[in-house]
Amino acid sequence: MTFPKDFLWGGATAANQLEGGYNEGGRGLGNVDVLPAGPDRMSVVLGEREMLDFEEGYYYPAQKAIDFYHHWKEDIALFAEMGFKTFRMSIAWTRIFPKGDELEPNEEGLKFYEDIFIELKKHGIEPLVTITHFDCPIHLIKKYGGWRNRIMLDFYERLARTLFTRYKGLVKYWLTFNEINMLLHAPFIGAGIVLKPGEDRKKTLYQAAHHELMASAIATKIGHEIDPENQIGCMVAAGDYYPNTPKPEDVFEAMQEQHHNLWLIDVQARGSYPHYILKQMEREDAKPEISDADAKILAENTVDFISFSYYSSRVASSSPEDKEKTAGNIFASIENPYLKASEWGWQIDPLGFRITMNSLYDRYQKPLFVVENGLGAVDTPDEAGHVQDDYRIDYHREHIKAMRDAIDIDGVPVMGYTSWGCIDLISAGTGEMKKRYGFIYVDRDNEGNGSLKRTKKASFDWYKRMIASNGEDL
Ligand code: P53
Repeated sequence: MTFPKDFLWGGATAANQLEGGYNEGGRGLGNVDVLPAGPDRMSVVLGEREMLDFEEGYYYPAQKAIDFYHHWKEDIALFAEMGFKTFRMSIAWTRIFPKGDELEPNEEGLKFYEDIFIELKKHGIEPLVTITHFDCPIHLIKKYGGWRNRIMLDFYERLARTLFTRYKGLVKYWLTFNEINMLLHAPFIGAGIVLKPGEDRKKTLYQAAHHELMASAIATKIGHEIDPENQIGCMVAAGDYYPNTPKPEDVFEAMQEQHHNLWLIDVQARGSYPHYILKQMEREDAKPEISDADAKILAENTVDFISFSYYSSRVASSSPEDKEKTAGNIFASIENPYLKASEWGWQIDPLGFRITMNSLYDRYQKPLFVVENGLGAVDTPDEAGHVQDDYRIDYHREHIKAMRDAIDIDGVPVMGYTSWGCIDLISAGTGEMKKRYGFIYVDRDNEGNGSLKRTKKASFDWYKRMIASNGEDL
């Protein structure tokens, strides 16, 4: 057997991309609610354009999403039918603390997730819970400036303590922040930050990063105290950087990109700021305030495992023209001529997945958990409503093979694999419904029309067989 017998196969989602029910159950508004579909979305995501409320003339896909809020029982039954061992989901902060700074949580929100966890357990599915997946209450943004303000540590701590206490015995696997490195690229979704004109971007973002790192370490501490069974992980948008050529300048550039991508995880996994980022922060005159007490908390509360998303490898080049080409992308990468790409231009590189797993394990020597991987594609149902998504099957097959090699040949310990968007949901990057990742088709379009009916795609049966054989039948 290649895969350990308790390997956690499953699927991954995020609250705002599937729940909907944005104004139900006493829920407040979050940054994730006010991300419009359409061409203006990216500037809001990046924190370049301030949008802290619903505005006329825009469509906000998260308001209803795929209405998991009212379909969760049916959806979980489908996950169980596929044989999921785990289901990754996130908590909408605003269901638990609608404004974020209340002293008492909202019981209706707590109950909503409790019912889900109980249902998952009933099916033998272990929940894997992201405490915050690009999620910050709007009130905390308006009143305190989001994660630029250290007071966020108190609110996050209250959230984490509430969750660990209430769900003790129901949830064991936790992630503190989804793709924590995202805040450096997309500060609004990563940290609830809209940069002010003239604000020192670097200084603000490093300080916000320090606050999130502290919040993560404190949550890890509390989580372990409340239940020593808890396993708490960090989460990074991973994908190794290749040098564009063997030119030393390109190799150096790739190394720097790698540093830039991983320094937050270095802190969470090893307990201190790596030398290179401290030097860089000094050089940029943007070093955050890190007290001795902070350093101690970071050092004493490192994560139990390293989780990550992987969609593609990346290519770094030292040439100024190449840099020009990549400006505006969330993660800078020039095109790799050796790889094919998805319809959205995301390049497909299964061996890069194995390379990334190796470099993460080389660096941290902690177990890995693949919590996102998948193909965003256009699916066209036939007349009977069936989607023959062989392209998606191929993508997962090749990536699972690469993961098998990382485990089997390279000896990398991996706890599990959750495919991104196991049921079709709203794309974080584009706000589209058309960019589908699921094994389950959801009848809904980019404008919000559709019956919301769930239908199994061809990949549903394939994934089911694959799990039943514990990764042997690919
Ligand atoms: P979408 C960009 C690059 C890498 C990961 O992305 C990213 C993004 C954001 O677009 O985010 C993760 O939906 C994220 C998920 C997201 C998924 O990748 O743009 O954790 O919320 O949906 C896929 O295709």
